[in-house]
Amino acid sequence: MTDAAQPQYKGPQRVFSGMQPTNGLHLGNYLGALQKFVRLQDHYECIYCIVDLHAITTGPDPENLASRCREVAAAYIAAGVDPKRSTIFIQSAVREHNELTWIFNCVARMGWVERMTQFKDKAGKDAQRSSVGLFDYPVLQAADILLYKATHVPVGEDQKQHLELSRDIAQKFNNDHNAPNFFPLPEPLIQGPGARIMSLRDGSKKMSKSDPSDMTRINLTDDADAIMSKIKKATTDAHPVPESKDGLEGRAEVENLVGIFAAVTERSVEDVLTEFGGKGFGVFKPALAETLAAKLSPIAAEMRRLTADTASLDAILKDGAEKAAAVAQPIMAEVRDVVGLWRA
Ligand code: AQP
Repeated sequence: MTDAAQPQYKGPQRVFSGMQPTNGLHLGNYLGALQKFVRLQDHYECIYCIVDLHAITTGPDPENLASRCREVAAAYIAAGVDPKRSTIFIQSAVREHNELTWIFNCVARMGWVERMTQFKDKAGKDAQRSSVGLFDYPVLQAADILLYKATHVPVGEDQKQHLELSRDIAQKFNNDHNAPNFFPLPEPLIQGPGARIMSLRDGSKKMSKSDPSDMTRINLTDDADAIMSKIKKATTDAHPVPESKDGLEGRAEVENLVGIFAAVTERSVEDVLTEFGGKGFGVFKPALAETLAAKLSPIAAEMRRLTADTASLDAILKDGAEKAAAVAQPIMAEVRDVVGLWRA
């Protein structure tokens, strides 16, 4: 895969992505991003970050932040990210993320950042009381990606707009500094059946860590009983599973459950409908819950094993931070030169 929009970019094809260590990861994070992280290792040099600087934009949590970071690192590894092949590290351990963010703050335009819908969603009605960090979140995200000159970014559908902003920032930086192709224009890797997993209770809202109700999401650490209970209580309607995709029209919650089944089993939606079309949810929901439990139980068990051995996990993260810094620091030095900052 190469970036058709920027064939002149000759740097390495590199993948970067990250997840916030806010609440525990859920099925949406897994299907939308983590599963792709694992597959991409076969094709690219991959750098996967745990973005603790992003996590503090919505409030401090000093007692739990480190353990939440370890939990996300454990989820990456348990899902199949191999720390020997890919770089896994904590964002704040590589200080250059902050420095490049400042430079990008001077490149990004207010109007661009004001258009970001995720800020509007997260800030809610009282944007004036939100942190400046929450507003600036997508600029930090652009710095995360471009600090490594990453060319490809696996994310869920909700991050599409932020990725477009990263491309705009890269393009404007290159133009402003008369340095065409200095930064690549990063390509989002969004396609696939798990790109947008919705709340189990409301098919118009995405499954989210910060939803106050735990019943809206399947956590990676949920056991089989919790999964069965959440899926059985998931919102559906009185009609059976439809026999074709047309029958999903106007049934967002049903479409979501069928989509989850397809994504987890790596089958097409049509295939799932061929098997379950015409059957009631009394048949479909237990089959879905069992499939999910079979997929997630080994990941949860491995996460428990990894988080119990803090020393080994911290050693992996230290090694990852060193590998990440070895890529980031020379790029940051180039950026300082291009911008004309003072050389010590
Ligand atoms: N519902 C989703 N469906 C598909 N992909 C999703 N992602 C998140 N929710 C879904 C993808 O998971 C990656 C990591 O997300 P993040 O931790 O950076 O934060 P987020 O996108 O804001 O995810 P959450 O779970 O909704 O967190 P909170 O509630 O803390 O804001 C991203 O690639 C994202 O696209």
